[in-house]
Amino acid sequence: MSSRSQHSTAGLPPVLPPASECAEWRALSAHRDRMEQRHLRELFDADSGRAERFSLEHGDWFLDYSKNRIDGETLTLLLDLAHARQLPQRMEALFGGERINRSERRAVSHMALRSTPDRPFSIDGEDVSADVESVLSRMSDFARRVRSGDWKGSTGKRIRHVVNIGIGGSDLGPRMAAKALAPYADAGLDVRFVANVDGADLMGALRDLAPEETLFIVCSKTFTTQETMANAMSARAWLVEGLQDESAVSHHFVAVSTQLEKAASFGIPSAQVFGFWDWVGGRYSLTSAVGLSLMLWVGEDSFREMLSGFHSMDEHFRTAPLAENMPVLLGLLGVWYSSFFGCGSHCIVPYSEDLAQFPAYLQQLDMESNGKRVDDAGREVDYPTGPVVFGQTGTNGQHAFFQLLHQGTQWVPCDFIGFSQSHDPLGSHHDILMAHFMAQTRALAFGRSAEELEAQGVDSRLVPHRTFPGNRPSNTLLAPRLTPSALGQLIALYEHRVFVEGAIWGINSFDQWGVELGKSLAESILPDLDGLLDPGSGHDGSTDQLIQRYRGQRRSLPPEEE
Ligand code: G6Q
Repeated sequence: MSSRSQHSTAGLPPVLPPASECAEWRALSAHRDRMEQRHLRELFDADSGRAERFSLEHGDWFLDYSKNRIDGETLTLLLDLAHARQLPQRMEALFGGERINRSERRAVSHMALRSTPDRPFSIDGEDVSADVESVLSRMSDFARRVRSGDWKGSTGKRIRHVVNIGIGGSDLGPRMAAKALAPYADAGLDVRFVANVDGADLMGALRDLAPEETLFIVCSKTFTTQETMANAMSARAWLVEGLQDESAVSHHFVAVSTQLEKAASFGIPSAQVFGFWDWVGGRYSLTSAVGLSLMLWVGEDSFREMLSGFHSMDEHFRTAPLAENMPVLLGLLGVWYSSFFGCGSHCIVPYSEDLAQFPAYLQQLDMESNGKRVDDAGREVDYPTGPVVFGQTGTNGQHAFFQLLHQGTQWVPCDFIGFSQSHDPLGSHHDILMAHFMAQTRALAFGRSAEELEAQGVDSRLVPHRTFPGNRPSNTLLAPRLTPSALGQLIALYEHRVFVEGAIWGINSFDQWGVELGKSLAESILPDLDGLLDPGSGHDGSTDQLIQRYRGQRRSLPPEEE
């Protein structure tokens, strides 16, 4: 038993004074007032080497951050702020396995999941590398057996369909990566993801499946998440009914969880439970056993190649000087826009259909991590923290929300992500795609002035409508090809960017108390939706009214649909 009291801070990194109280923060505020007056056109005109100077390369990724509203002094001041906020010490604490998730008193060591023998990871003084490798090799054995057809369903047929049942961090990562790495899926398996407790999700996924060829992965760190448990129980009932065999469950269900006993009580033999640890946060868990569905889809080699991509970016982040460190620069730019310019949103636009799920994945990674209004000491912060993250693939987004990006009253910093080679070459499609990729960042940055339009003879009444103010910042990330390694590097880049921002803001990027209240209220509402008693006790007037209306409409359904 630990001798530390619940509220002890022993062993935790120190809490700094509020970020806005430091001199470096004030210097940046004053600098922002100057930078607000400057246009990207002018910054590019003044410095022919700007693009090269504000670019950086690591692994597969080339980052051009020259189209940001910064100059050399901005970077110096942002780096000063990083030092004042003890970013290097925070990074050391992160990689040292310290319990930097203060409110849950946990280490944050997802990097241990993709490390190499020369970079052992210790948590509470214990090297976890052997545990990590042991789960990975169990996953690999299992994946090999399923992919080769050696693993059979209860009727002796091989598995052709895999359904991952999980939500949030137990869904978004593997779902996104499975789509991103579809060109590497090579075993003739079909992998699906069910997250929503809306029956349409599970029923839609199972509609054309044969139970004897279907394997379910119940993926839940806690093994108590209501949505996942409801879906898992319904999937179990579907399987047992379809095969008329209760014992079929052990052939068709495996689990991924930190709660081995809970998985066993669901009827999943312990040899089919793939564990992970409380030092892996849900939204940082793709490289743990949570990635099992992905490994089944693309195989062990591609999965391990993705892990090395992650590791390469982890090492870059850990070792590169701050001024040449990709996650650090992106994080500082994020702080610059959110806290100093008050930008409330950040847009992610991958010019790659395979990365279609990436904005949704990043939305959780960023918003659940940095959507916090109090700092590590529980003090309310007096500066904006994490932005609303949204996005969509290019070119689709161009025909949807780009109007606001170009001409709206607010400006939205954007990340453009693209590849020089396509997995699906088709005539000139890829060149067209990438021409748009480059054109959009150019239009955002440089715009189109009234003078240009007038010189072109545009009707003066239309000039205001057709003017693009420009000066709207973006980062461009370009890699040769979306390989498993490039994907791993990209995800790790964003994971560490989120860490950098949280460290500067002094918030805990690794808890998520904001998801609790809604969950417990749903628990108190659920019995009233179905119960015989009139609701009205304990809820507010609006909720009671909605419950009454719901119950009335629910009762009026024809009996067979109830
Ligand atoms: C992520 C969150 C959250 C979590 C889901 C699913 O960081 O913790 O999204 O992943 O709530 O939780 P379980 O894996 O425990 O079912």
